[in-house]
Amino acid sequence: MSKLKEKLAKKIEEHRPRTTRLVKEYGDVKVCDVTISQVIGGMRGIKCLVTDISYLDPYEGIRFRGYTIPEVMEKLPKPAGCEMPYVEGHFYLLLTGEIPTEEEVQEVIEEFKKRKQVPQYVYDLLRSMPRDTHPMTMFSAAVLSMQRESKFAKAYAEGKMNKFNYWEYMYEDVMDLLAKLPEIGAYIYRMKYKGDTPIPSNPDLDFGGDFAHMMGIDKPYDDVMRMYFILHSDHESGNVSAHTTHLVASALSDAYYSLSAGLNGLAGPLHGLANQEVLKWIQDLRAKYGDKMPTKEDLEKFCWDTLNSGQVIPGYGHAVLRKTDPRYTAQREFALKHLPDDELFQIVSMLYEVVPGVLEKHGKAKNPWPNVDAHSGVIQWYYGVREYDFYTVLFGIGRALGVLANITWDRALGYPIERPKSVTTDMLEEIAGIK
Ligand code: FCX
Repeated sequence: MSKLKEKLAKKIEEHRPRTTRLVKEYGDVKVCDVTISQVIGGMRGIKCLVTDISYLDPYEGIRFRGYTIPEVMEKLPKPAGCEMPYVEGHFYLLLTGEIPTEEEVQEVIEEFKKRKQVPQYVYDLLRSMPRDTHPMTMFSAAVLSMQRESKFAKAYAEGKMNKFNYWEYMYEDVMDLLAKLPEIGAYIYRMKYKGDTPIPSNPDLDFGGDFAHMMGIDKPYDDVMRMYFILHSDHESGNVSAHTTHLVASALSDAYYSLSAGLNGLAGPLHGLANQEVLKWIQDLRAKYGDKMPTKEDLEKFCWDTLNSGQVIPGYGHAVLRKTDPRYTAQREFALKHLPDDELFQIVSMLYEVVPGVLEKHGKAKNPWPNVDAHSGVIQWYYGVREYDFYTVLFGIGRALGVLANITWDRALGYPIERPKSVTTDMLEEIAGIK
């Protein structure tokens, strides 16, 4: 058993009595009330999920296992000469709640190395799809196609599992799957956009470094991707990708089924696709003003045109956050250091000064501040990834870290199949006293 799995087993043993006690002794204690607007309005704000992997404070933003983004970036071990931490170390943190040592990170790197070979049929599948298929569809299909490899599904079918060891098989699937995602993503990119010239993996590189290598992009793109994958890894449990993955896994579907489902949710324009939409929107703006750098007044007008045509301003607003997303801030700091004079970055910076005021005047969005997607695309564009429909795949690789850590713990703590109750409109009218 790997040291990571051993550590996890110990953590799980320590944690289980807490969950059991809460349910047994305090199961009837009320957590929150539910209003009609929450029932109709996408369950916003209802506290009905539990995860220890990350927590999203509306004003502070995300904490991974209790650590803020600057703390994670500072504390996690980094490859020699690099600015950003190992993605493998971040995954260790998400799974165990502990900052790993360099040695512990190296062990995860070795684990991934053993598991990274992508089956040939995945390439065959990707090659058989029309080339203009959205890369997110390709990515999700590739993940789903590997379901036949699931050790969890096999053990379940053979009757080898019980509630206490579900997590061990889930863990194996999660590690197998995560190790392959960088190669699948980069393969889709090189096949679709770079004249079908895939670059083989370099076994000596870490998750972020190998991804940059397979994309064919020089330093510091490896650091860009380490940062990107870490920032996008998790955003507590209620967002569409995390919640979908958790929901599907609650039926004891394996990690392949569950992640593929989560990715399909991430593909929506109100969720992960927003980073593609932001770039498209900024390109439309650039096209409108030709070679001239738009002024703040131009930007303001463009925002109003977008809103008046019934569209949302992509990259702004959030269901939970009520302040600038610290994932935006982290990327802004990187851009200030590495691409301060880039024209797109300057437009993004100007938008930061303009959009919140416009959204406040508009009076609908509860949060006028930027989210992670307002910035991600600009950095990708600068380093040459200009095929913006690919951006959600990058988000998907990062998000896999969090949602897969989550479903490992879901099985460890024996969470049951998810099954909220629905009511009819008639019933709501009765509850409201109008019927
Ligand atoms: N531009 C215009 N209108 C906006 C808006 C924006 N950026 N954000 C919210 N609104 C509108 C909503 O459309 C809604 O209008 P309605 O009453 O006519 O339906 C109203 O303001 C209230 O919405 P609010 O409660 O503030 O936000 P929701 O929780 O409903 O939605 C998202 C949250 C993120 C979906 C919303 O802010 C949005 O559409 N933003 C733009 C897309 C985006 O950036 N998505 C990425 C989010 C995230 F970071 C991620 O998951 O990747």
